[in-house]
Amino acid sequence: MRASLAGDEWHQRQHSTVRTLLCVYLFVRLTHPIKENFVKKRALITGITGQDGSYLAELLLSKGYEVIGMVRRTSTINFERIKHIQDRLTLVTGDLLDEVSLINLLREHRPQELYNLAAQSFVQTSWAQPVFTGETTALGVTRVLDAVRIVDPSIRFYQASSSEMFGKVQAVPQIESTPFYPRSPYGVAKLYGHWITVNYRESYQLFACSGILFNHESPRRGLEFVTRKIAHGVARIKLGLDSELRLGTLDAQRDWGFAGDYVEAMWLMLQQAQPDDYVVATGETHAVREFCELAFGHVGLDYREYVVMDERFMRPAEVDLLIGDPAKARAQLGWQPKTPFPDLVRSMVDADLKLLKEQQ
Ligand code: NAP
Ligand code: F7E
Repeated sequence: MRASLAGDEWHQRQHSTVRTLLCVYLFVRLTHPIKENFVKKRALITGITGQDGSYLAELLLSKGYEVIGMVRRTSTINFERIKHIQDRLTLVTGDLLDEVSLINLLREHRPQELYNLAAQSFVQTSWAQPVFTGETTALGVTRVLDAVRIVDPSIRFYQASSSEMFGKVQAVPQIESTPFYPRSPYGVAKLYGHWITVNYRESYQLFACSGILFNHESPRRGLEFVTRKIAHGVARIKLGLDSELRLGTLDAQRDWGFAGDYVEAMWLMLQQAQPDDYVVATGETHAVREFCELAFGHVGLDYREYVVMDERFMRPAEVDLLIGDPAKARAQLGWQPKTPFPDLVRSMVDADLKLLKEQQ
């Protein structure tokens, strides 16, 4: 009898200890929610040394990701855009032209998300180097997708598609279902990249998304693109380093947004329940002339006194007008652009003034 009472007491104590431990555990869980599986998410970015790659890397780091950046071998290091975060990145060598390098990278680093931003991205160069543009910007996408299929089909894949695919536009504004009519070897290559992404999604059930992004700019934009060329040119003229700015057509119209806003849409696409394709744009369009007017006006100058039309910057086939409707991205991703056009122009001119003054 006594032995049985002692046994009951022992069991009660055990229960009470278990209850206490359970309460402590629940308290800790409620006050300190577990961060996504305790394990850092890992993302691979191709094209991390480019404009978008640098902004996307910043965004993913801020979200706690481990970021692997693929860089191609060059004779001179070109980490200018990522040097401020370089110690937080894992940089690995690979090339879109070399499928084995892509397979090995995926095998070694096992990312859960892959952002394919690498490309020969300058439209004008695509006429001078159409085959190279096709190899990189078109077939490069198949190489990456195939590497995903072979190594780990559960990897979520983002393809950097482009409004250049709309080219000679068939409808205004452009949405996901607007027919494509590319006007440059670059646009044609991007269209291949878009459809091979859709095809691998449908053939192999990959989580593959194509982001149809309209022009997006920033102080980190390459100097050959028209917005940065104008911003830099304005700063040079203002500082007395140049007396003119030579451009091609001033009539072309583009839907220009801020690159920092657009990388957020890339990330959002890969967080959805289902893979899909999205137009990412501001819904506004402006002529190159307007960009000039605002940029020169910002430093108290009249663009008409400095801009010189130069045949060398005219294209064999032009895309006259682009304007995107980001309604689907807004409704399904909750994404919207945050940077108004005049702010973008002014920030680019200010950044170039600062840069040039520091170099003086
Ligand atoms: P970007 O500044 O020109 O950067 C391109 C990146 O691709 C660079 O890191 C470049 O490396 C890399 N790359 C080129 N060829 C490669 C190869 N064979 N193997 C590996 N890497 C290679 O372009 P971005 O403006 O950031 O644009 C990012 C992506 O979005 C591109 O695919 C572009 O076509 C597309 N896109 C851009 C816009 C836009 O308005 N910015 C709009 C729509 C779509 P290096 O530094 O070594 O040259
Ligand atoms: O040209 C005109 C030019 O080179 C814009 C890439 O990121 O966005 C970009 O392609 C417009 C064109 O960009 C000059 O003819 C006039 O009409 O800055 P751009 P882009 O060709 O629109 C798309 C979405 C991408 O995907 C591409 O990767 O400006 N323009 N004068 C000039 N353009 C340049 N570059 N230089 C001039 O002197």
